[in-house]
Amino acid sequence: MSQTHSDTATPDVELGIPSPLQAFSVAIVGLGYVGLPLALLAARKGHRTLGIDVSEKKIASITGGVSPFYDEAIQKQLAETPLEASTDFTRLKDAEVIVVCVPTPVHENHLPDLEPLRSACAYIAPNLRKQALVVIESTVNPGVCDTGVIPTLEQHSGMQAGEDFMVSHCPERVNPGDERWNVENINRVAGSLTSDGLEKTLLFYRSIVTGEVRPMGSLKEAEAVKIVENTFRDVNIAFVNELALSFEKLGIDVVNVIEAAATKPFAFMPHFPSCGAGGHCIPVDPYYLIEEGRRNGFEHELLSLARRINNTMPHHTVRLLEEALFVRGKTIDGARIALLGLAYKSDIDDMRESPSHTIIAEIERRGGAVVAHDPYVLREGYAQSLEEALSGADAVVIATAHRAFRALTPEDFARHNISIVIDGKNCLDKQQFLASTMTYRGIGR
Ligand code: SAJ
Repeated sequence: MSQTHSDTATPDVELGIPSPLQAFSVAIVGLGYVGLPLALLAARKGHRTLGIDVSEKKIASITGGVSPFYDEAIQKQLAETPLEASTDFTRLKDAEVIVVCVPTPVHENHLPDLEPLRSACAYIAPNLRKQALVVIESTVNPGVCDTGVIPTLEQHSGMQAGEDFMVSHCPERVNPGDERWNVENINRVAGSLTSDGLEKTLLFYRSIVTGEVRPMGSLKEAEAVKIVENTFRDVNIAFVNELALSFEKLGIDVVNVIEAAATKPFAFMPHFPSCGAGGHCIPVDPYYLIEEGRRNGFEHELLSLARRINNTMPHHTVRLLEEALFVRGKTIDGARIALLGLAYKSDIDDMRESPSHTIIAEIERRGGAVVAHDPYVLREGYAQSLEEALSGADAVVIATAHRAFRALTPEDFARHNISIVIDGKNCLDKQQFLASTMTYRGIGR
């Protein structure tokens, strides 16, 4: 649906004349990787949009036209489309549509931590206007909207969901760093407590999204879609990680095998082994379904096993390091290790659940000293340059496939008398390193 339309033209889908945008007053609660792109999109599409966040620092950054996290596209949009943003939840009183995009992490014991979502709902509820639509985009397991969100909104508003206000779930599908798929063109799914809530949700999302917006039969169905998407990915990553562990012993390059299997034009979706699966989605979402299953008397054995396999990969990476050092008469104890990459995936600055954290802890537990460097995470405590990290190191572990690391050659390490590289993301030119005097270990190759 375009932003402008001819006042005289009557909307006619067959002729492709867009129907006039029904401009809503929209509030996006939570201005992170999910909420900020969505707020900018809604504003760009002509809705009266307000961004809300609890962080004064984040609001100051956004109202100053600076993205609070690294994202070139977001930075450009912020510069072009200033976004009204505030920490004042009372301003929600004007909002017809309130979209909640707060994190849904897990506790140390992997149990879902719904506190950010609960507190957001508690802040929203007293400011809910009659007939407002509340959309939860945060990833949750089936049942959270019915048993957590709605009771919290009702308790703190004194109103009744489905009667006085509407509740829907439209799970986020943001893919940080993806240059092709973005918040505007990614297909969406939406479920709602009531049919009028679903209708309004579809109207809003179809006014900003160019992809399909698929209606689901219930809140639970919509919640299940996102969990299934990410659990599917976690299981497939575990599959190739187990192959990697096996093929290392068989002397087979698992990456070559996976790439060859992917030449089959149907019924195969390639995933690749690595030092671990990080991020705020893949290593988190399966636990939501595992726990919900347990609460309802079902044990997700496959999902639990996949999590266990993926959680071993950082430790396996350290074992490869230990073996490589041993071959050269060294041990991790007393060694200085350069760890390249802190972000959970390439060319972004997000470190959440990054396998790097586990690798660092494991090396230090074994008496090694780690100097970490990430060009997207130039914080105090980390090497500010690659050279600083490599200087004096006994070995290198690559934990993120940043563009800058993929181009590294044996000479880049030999210059620092480094003779061991553990390629945790299989992102280096393996043959070049095997042809050198260095000890090269990849994951599964
Ligand atoms: N990873 C592997 N092997 C793979 C793919 C990923 O080890 O074959 C690792 C990555 O290195 C990273 C972690 O898994 O540490 C997660 O990677 P990811 O590519 O899945 O990136 P995310 O966490 O940003 O996942 C998002 C998800 N999108 C949403 O939740 C909306 C996920 O559903 C997408 O499938 C994924 O992006 C994507 O396809 O890029």
